[in-house]
Amino acid sequence: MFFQKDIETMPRKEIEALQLAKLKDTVAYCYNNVPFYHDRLEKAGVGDGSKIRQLSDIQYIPYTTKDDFRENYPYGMMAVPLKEVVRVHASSGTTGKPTVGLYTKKDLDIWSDCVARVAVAGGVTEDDIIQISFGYGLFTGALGLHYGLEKIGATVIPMSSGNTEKQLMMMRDFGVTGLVATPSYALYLSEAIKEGPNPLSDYKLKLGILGSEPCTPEMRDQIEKNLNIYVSDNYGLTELGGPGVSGDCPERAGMHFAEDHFLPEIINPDTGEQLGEGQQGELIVTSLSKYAMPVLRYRTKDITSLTYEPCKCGRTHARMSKTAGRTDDMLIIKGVNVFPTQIESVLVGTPHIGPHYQIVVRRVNFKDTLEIRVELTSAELLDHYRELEAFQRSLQDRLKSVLGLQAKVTLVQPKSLERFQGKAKRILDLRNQPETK
Ligand code: DLL
Repeated sequence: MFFQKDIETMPRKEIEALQLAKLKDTVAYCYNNVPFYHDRLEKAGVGDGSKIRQLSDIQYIPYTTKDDFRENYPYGMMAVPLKEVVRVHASSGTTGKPTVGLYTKKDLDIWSDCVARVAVAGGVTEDDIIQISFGYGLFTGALGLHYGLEKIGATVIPMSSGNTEKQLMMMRDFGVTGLVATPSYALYLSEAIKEGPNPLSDYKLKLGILGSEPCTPEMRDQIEKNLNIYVSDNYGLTELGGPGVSGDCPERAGMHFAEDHFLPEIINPDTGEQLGEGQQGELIVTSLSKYAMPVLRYRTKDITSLTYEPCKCGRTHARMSKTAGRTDDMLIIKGVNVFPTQIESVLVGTPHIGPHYQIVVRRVNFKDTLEIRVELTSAELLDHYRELEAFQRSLQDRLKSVLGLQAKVTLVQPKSLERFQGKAKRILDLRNQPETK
């Protein structure tokens, strides 16, 4: 099923021709309407983009970073008169000023098309009743999905996050067929159903449209099993407007970009060198149809790879692999790079332990140490010391072969690790704290 079949299955050559024309227009638009870009483009010798001849000329355009957004907070990246802006969103950055997203009416229209595409690709139809359990507010997730789903004609329940009992009651009473949430929250709700008085058969759920944080295939399988649903993943970020940038199709062999609206590239995050198809690196995205706040070569910090092979589903737009994580979530321990997703892929689905974990990094005697706290599914094992020890050792061995690094596994009581209603925070980095043990 497609939402905009002609566009989503456009021949590759036509996509690229469209992107080139839109890239030139976007550069000129930024040059003429945003003083920040005018200066950057002028200094780089790109000017208004009229010298751009081919898509690869994008390499001459300077990158835009999160710091640029912060320094130009709140309206400095705006390309239209304020009266044309009809919506403001912002990211929930933990430090400093949030990054802002601004939208004209046309931006909202295109955004909801992009979201409708990923939702339809994920199996949503006008017959579905979808509960949005992302937090409503400045976060782009809830309102982004809301308008995209309404565009399809699905019935939307704007539940927001929190209040688990009520979440479950609404799902049962309204016959909710689809859940929109972070993978962590979907997992949380699945546990609440398991522990609650109503069996899963009281729910009509069949789809999960999940996104906003990394989710390994192992975690996805776990959520699908717990809720007896089909899960699709979708990706986006505030700086590019929010969700709808890319999403899974039924093949689940990479998330299709909305390539008529976004131009992706991959670079080596350390050297800036451009990388080819299939090579893993940092995702860079240029918006091609944003009016209130266009973005040139945004450094997403997300580590992924791209493929341009046409997909079995019929879509021709580039696909990005599931992200390994963000460069700023990558831990460097004793010189080894570790992403939480690598740890997750080892842990999730292993018997005796639940899908919740916490990664603790400390500095002991000037050396970094890695501890992984994992929850047991039953406290019984805690009474069987020898079995427990053997299990712990086998987990440590598996982690070592995947990470190339010795990690200490601590098995903790069921239900003792924190649960998340939005994006999960799994890393506890104590290296800058005086404590050494
Ligand atoms: O999380 C937008 C969004 C909302 C996407 C709802 C999908 C669904 P931000 O809060 O600005 O925006 O966070 C963006 O979250 O750079 C990634 O690191 C991460 N991220 C988002 N989606 C995925 C995903 C929204 N599907 C940051 N897989 C991005 C992995 C994701 N990481």
